[in-house]
Amino acid sequence: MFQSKERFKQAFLEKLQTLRGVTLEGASDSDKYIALSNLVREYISKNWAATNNTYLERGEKQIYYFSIEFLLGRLLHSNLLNIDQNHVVRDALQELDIDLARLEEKEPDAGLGNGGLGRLAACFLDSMASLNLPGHGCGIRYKYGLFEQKIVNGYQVELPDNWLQDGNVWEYRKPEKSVEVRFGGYVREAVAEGVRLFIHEGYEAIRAVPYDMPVVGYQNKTVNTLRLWSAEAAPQDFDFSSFNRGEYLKAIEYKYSVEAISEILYPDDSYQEGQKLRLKQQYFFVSAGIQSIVRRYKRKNGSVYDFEDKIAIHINDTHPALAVPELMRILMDDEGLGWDEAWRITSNTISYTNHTVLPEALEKWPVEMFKELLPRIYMIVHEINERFCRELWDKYPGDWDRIARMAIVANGYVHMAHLAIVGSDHVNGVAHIHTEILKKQVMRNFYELSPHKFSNKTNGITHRRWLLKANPLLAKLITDTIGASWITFPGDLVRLEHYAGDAAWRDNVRKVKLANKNRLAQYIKRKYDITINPASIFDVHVKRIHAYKRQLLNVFHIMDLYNRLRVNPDLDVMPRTFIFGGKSAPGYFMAKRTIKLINTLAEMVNQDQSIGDKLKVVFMENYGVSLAEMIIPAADISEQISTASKEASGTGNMKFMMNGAITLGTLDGANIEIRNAVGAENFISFGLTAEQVLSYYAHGGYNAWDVYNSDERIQVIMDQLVNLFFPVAKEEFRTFYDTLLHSNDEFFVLQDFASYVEAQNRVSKLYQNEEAWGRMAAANIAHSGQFSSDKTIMEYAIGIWNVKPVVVK
Ligand code: 26Y
Repeated sequence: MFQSKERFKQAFLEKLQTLRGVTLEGASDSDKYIALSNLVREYISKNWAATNNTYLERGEKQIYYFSIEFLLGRLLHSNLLNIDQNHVVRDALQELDIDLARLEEKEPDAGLGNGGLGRLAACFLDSMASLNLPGHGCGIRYKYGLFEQKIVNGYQVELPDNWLQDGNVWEYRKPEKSVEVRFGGYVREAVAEGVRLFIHEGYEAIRAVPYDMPVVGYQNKTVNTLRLWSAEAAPQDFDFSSFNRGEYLKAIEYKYSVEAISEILYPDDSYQEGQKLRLKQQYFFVSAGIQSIVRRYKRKNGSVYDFEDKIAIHINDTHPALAVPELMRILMDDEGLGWDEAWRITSNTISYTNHTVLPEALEKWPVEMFKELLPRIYMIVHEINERFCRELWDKYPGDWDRIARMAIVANGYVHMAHLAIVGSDHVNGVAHIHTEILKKQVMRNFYELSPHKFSNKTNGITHRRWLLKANPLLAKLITDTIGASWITFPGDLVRLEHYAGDAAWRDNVRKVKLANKNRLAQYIKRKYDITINPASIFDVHVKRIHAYKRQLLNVFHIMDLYNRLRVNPDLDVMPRTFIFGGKSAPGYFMAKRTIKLINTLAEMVNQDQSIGDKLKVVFMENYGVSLAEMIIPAADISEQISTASKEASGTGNMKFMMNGAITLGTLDGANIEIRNAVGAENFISFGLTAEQVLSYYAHGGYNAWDVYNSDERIQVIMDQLVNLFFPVAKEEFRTFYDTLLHSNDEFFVLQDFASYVEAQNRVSKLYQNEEAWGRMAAANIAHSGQFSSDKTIMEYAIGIWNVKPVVVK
């Protein structure tokens, strides 16, 4: 691109002038960020056009990944890396006395997701492009991303994330590719030339406008497309000039009610409330996306014949499950196909990933709401259900219970997971144990009916963002040691295993970790004025706050440690810094109180001179992709302590591992596969197994009071929650006492406490043995390649989508 630094500098200065009307002297950091990112954008756009042309000409199968969330984070740096211009640009800017990292910080995070599911979608896009796969994203261009979290007096306060306010250089508005999405109205049946027609009338038409974002492959010429849809009032419904005064105001109101559809990302990631606007969002982007796919397909092929051989549609959880009836609708009502043919195409095109077994997160919509909002779609869902139930009846005659359990429409609700399974040819879980739980428990009846549909695809993360970008020092050390092939073939990281026994190499890894810890310590000092010791163990627990993720268990260990230290300040413990981060759903009372508890404990511990600097606790505000990129490379301990069976996979666990942290984890989700990969000796596990947990749920036998009565440490901790030990209102933390003791501790916090403390003691011992720790860290890095999303995506491509790479020349 910029063959030399000189060329780049010239182009950059010119851009400053033409785009921002400034010279270097007068330019702000924002000016410089915008000039630079526009240069990158222009460069990318050439390959983007070439990619699209290649796809059109070659006519190979395309994959469309539908997701209501894409948690991309910042793009400038990763785009620079992927187009291989990082060094030239960095060095050239340096010669102009500009710090690239500072400009990068001017970019707002694209925070269009809640957590794991949204970030997975972003990693998958990166991997598809990097593997030359013709794979595209389809989602919503939320005006407001996930709320910004502020901590005020220890409590979470939510502020709007107005990420688009200064524009987004990475998006291309494509008004000419807009489509219409219809809500409400009624369906009239008619017969024309002997054919039954369903005519949708009296509906409200919304204009869906696509904004395309380039998805740049790593050092290839592939640039795929992430198409995000924005809702606008259809022009004919919003014509100011023709309105008199009263209607003018109505028109404005109408405009806002339409735009509300793509206004905001729902901030809940585990509890579904049947909000009408959310159902609207789902149909909005699914309908727009499928219409645009069909339109493009027909432009090239003339008809929908062969559709399933050329198109794969993947739905990320059930949020886009309306893809099933929407594709049916288009094939039947617009393309004139009969039911059977439409069904064959639809069910062979769509595949579905499940991401959770929490019953409260499984989507279901009240029939009445569904019908009113989507009358034609409801008819189709109803028909799918009728046919499916008939099939069940033939197979299990008389087994009403089973049929009721499996029905798509039952008890006044549309069950989206059932719709997704029935309408897909492939259904997958996201880690080995998760898939087994789906098959044996949550989706057991469906598995019995169609075992061939089910498979596992263990999650992955893009090593380009989570190692190459987030941890440049470690990336350089790795490349200096084994060469650069790991960037393209992450499995090559395993060659590092050989160096685990090399004391000098381990020392280099240790120095990298220390440098990353120093950087984080400085940030914490600057931002919170808390001094932490870079030589202490950085024990990190960052993820959404949720009872099943058990931040509370971590807190109880800290309280216990603190209690021990208060009795005996000379206690010989390895100094620790506990770092927390994560957002709570705004309406999730327990999660919000957990944040307050962490902050209260932090304040108490950090101020207590008597314990020296043996113990520090920090809650990092507004955890998100960019913060993760700074925190994870600095971690010694990766807390992955969910109640076994509850965490579908986890992906943070993989990021930590790749950056040389040791997992302290339960045998849950992908932790199990991480442990298998690194060896049990390089993983610190504790707690109940999923089998034990599930057996307790099924047969009872757990009594939290028994644990309380038999463990003095727990008595002290539980009592401290309610006896004014903390300088807060007396009832502030009562809720924890009540749910753990009076409601019998659904997530086995008390049950796992002893085992967790014991594991933490092992951590302290191991950390003091520099060689042992260094070997463990090395093993983790060396075996992390198998958790690259490149591997995961290859498995989807071969096992589910049946798509092949298309190399762009
Ligand atoms: C229906 C609505 C309330 C809802 C919205 C978002 C329900 C769920 C979600 C998001 C779920 C999610 O992020 N699940 C996580 O997916 C990751 C990627 O597969 C897993 O690694 C992680 O274990 C799982 O909790």
